[in-house]
Amino acid sequence: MTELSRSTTRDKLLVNRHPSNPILTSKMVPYQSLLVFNAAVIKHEGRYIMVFRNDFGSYDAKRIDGTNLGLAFSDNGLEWQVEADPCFQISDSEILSVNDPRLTVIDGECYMTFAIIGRHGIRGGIAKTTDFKSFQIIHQTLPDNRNLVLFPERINGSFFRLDRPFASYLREEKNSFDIWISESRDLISWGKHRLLLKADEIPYCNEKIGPGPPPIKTEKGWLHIFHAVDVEPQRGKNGWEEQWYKRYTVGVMLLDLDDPTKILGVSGEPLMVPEADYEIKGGFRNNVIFPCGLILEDSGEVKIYYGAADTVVCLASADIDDLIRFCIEN
Ligand code: BMA
Repeated sequence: MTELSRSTTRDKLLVNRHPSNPILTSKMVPYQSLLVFNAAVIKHEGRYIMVFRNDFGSYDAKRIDGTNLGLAFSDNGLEWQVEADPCFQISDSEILSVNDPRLTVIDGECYMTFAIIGRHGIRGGIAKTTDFKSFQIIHQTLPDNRNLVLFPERINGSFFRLDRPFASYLREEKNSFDIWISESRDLISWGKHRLLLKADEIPYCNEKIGPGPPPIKTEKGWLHIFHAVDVEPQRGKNGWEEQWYKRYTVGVMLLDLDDPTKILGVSGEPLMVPEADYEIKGGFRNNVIFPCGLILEDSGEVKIYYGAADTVVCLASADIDDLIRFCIEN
């Protein structure tokens, strides 16, 4: 057994998958939809708001025709009503589509970050919205970059973000990409880019890592969960897509409250590994857990919203103190 395949499941102890999973499927979407996954979720003004990735196409022809973003609302974070139309219409000819949204409320204002599939590269984007119908894009990173997430408040006067640039020229390991952290005074101009967490420091990863949902604030530090990718060719093709050999697990780290460029702890084992049927069977790309939403409830419950097998949206929960301990003690 290899080191990687041994890395299973603290999640049995720490994380509870909701019995109603998956909580959002393409059947619940009133427009063209084949795969719904990688959903951003916030709790804002008394309700839960979700923006999810919607890929449409044909299962019979094994074909994806396009991607848009859908909008849904919920009173309890579990049962969702999907709006009649997709929510983010783009009128920029450079932008082919956007995907993998994250939502953050900063000083009462809502921001969405996302990956931009552009004619000249993949970029991270930041947009502002008041109604989730119209969005104003205020920043686009250089290519190639994705998984941009914002911290929910200023730290010592600056906004902070995490992202995952993926330039590969001169990289020894072709797809070994890391998490970076940057600062801004206005969310528009960004600088002080620093390497935060290296993929090769994560024992359950032999490829890339990337930021998950926006970090949440705890007494002990900023808690951030991230995805970690490992490839084992002997696992074989896994999903109805032509070629899929990767596995996406979830790790967790704690960053210093006053200086989030300092890592206080990183889990040495994955927090979640694909193992439920909806994560490992019958999906477009099986073996994928891709979290984009994290909510800390007053009770200390942490709701983790994640895309499973790039096919459905799921919910899991954990206790905040357990997650903090998992960063520090593992
Ligand atoms: C990444 C992105 C995600 C996707 C993941 C697993 O590169 O495309 O949207 O969930 O791969 O397929």
